[in-house]
Amino acid sequence: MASSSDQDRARVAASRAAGGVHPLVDALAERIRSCWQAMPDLAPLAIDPELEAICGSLDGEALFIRNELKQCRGLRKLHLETARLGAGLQILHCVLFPDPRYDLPVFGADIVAGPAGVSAAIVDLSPVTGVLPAGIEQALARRQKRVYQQERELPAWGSIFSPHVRFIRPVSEAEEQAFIGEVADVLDVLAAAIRVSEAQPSDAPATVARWNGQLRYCKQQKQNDKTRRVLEKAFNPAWADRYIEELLFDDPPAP
Ligand code: BLA
Repeated sequence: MASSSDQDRARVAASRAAGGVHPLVDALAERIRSCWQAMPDLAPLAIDPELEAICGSLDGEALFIRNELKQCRGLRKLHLETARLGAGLQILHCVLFPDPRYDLPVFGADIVAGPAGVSAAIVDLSPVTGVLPAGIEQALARRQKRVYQQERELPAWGSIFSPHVRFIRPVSEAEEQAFIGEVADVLDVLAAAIRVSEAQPSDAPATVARWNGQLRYCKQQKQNDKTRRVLEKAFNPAWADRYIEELLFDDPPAP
């Protein structure tokens, strides 16, 4: 009988041959889309057609990026990117940016998978004013505690993340499934917080502080050279810069 790691390898190979994405990237993207459906007043958000679906090839390998954008009550932008960027690199990138008038954190999740498997899986609700809102803090502390064999160290720019951040390298399909459950739990915590949160005035000092906090979140994320390097290699430096500044981590408009 084939061992589960043999099965994992066969699963990944089949997906690659089909030119598709790693099964974790696919399954997590599906789960995130289904969580989004529970967000109040979910609505489309315009996206530059040039950025919605990007196809190309690099060293004879298929290259693509798919971007999905939405908005909802409490969140100015919900962004999900799934990509295959050469050298067998597959990426899921998801950030939910709050409307600064609401006392809500930034949701972020990222999966990086290469030919040797998934190297990074991260999820967090990141505070924009030092600490998470009390209700969210309690809900995260109460959530099911999942254990992974390989925890990873955060880079220096990762000071934006909360104490509840999970940054791991999943070593089995069971850990990949656990991570999908973890992301869904975190999104549920955010959805519950959105439902009870009320908008404050645009000029309230707390709103302005949250806007500044979101600017800082974007600034820190832009220090991740690994993202920039991959995009520069797959496309070119000017394109990568525009993509990062305008789509991945655009500065939030003043409230
Ligand atoms: C790491 N991100 C990486 C790596 C690559 C990318 C190649 C290195 C893999 C590794 O360390 O194992 C590439 N990530 C991308 C690209 C995109 C992307 C090209 O999202 C998008 C087009 N990164 C985010 C978000 C988070 C994030 C939202 O975009 C977290 C919420 C985290 N990525 C993150 C972290 C690392 C990483 C913490 C490890 C960085 C390090 O160890 O230096």
